[in-house]
Amino acid sequence: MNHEISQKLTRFNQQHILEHLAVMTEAERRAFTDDAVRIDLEQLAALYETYTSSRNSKKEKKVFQEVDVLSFNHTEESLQHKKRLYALGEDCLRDGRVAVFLVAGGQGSRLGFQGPKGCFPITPVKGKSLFQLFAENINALSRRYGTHLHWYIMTSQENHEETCRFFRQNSFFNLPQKTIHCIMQKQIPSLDLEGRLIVSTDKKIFKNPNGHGGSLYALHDSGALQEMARQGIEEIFYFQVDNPLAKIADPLFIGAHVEQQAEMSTKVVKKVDPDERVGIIGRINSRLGCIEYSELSRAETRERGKDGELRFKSANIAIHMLKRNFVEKLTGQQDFNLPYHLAVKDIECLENTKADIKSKKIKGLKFEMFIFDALGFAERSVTLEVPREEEFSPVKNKDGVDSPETARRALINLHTHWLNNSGKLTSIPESFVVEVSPLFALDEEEFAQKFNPPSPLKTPLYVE
Ligand code: UD2
Repeated sequence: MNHEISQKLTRFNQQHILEHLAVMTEAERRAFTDDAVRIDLEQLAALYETYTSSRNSKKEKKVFQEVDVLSFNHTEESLQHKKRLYALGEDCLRDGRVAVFLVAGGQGSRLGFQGPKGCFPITPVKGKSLFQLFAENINALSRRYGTHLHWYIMTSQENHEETCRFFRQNSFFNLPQKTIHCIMQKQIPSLDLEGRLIVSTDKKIFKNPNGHGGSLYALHDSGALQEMARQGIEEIFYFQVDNPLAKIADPLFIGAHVEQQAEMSTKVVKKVDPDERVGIIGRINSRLGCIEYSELSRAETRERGKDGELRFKSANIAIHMLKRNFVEKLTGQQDFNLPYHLAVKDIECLENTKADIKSKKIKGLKFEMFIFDALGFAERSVTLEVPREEEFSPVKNKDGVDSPETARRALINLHTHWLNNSGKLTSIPESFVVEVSPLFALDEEEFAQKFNPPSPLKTPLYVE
């Protein structure tokens, strides 16, 4: 063991990890020490210090304010405005100025599914995976706008290989391979409650992915931002893997963001139930950001405006537009990091028994950056309110709320609505199951134009 490393570890009170070297092979030992050298112990010490001081001091009450949202109604003026923005967004797509960025570092474990969450089968009739569904949307958009949309996918150490394999095995879902770019997010070590590094059961320094905020750094570190600049891409459409209803590269959202020359924009849906556990886009001590549901008092979650709607109603659905320049500006600064948030989690680790290998479960601190913290650095921003039933039904839990079942139901409801509004059918039985391929239609208008009802109409119906 290099003397310098051991001195450095001792200086930060982390020398205990060296005791595990006794149960490692030579190769494991080498990999372990190489990793230990690269860890930013100073940063970890500072993060731990923030944790202890926040635990020991009284929490100051932050001041929360709601934000103005852009929404549309059925007045002529509003419809014209919407049309203008939509056309502007379409121009951006046609000109190849927009890239799609999917954040997919998560695993399907909470759904009881082995593997990357994007491989989870979600559509109600064909059981297409989330990745396939998104790929077909991107394919249809590229066709519609006569371009090849570039698709960046952020993976994590945990699922990078498997994600790439899944795309290869599925022939990149008929997208040009050169337009798909998988980039990996970084990891950060977790700490035990005493601020000490943890050794994992596979004899490595235990780390967790650095959060969806890490996606901005992944774009920078992988060279994706430079590549985008070379391709003439100026705007990035960001979304997360767990929402099968995400309207990818929605021209209306792109147009609204570009017209305002915004640096970062957000889509929200209306929160109706005060107890819904969802982040709210708002101002935190005057700064734009996302207010976590646990931060609002009971009274604040129930407060209503003159219109009778909740005051804090703008539920964050984690869909953003980001100006490429803005991401460059943030990530190019030497000493700049989005703040780290901390969560106490159960961690399986190696028990130090010198000669024997045993594992045990401990409480540990995981650090993550959140994408919405970048909102506070944007000089201009648009918050666009969209209909929940059309754009948001996340898959987070195995059952109950926000589960595969509710997401499939939401897809069926949306497509049944398209069938109903096509004017080509008289009545659809309540139990009817329908799935429309994005390659057939991306929206209600396109569906109404193309759809010819089969006779007889049988459930389940797959429209392709
Ligand atoms: C997030 C938001 C919440 C709301 C909701 C909408 C936070 C803390 N809260 O809740 O305000 O907007 O989403 O659905 O974000 N991911 C990575 N790498 C990481 C961590 C996450 O790729 O290191 C991906 C993950 O694959 C998933 C997404 O980010 O698709 C969301 O992460 P989450 O499940 O931790 O966020 P959640 O559901 O607590």
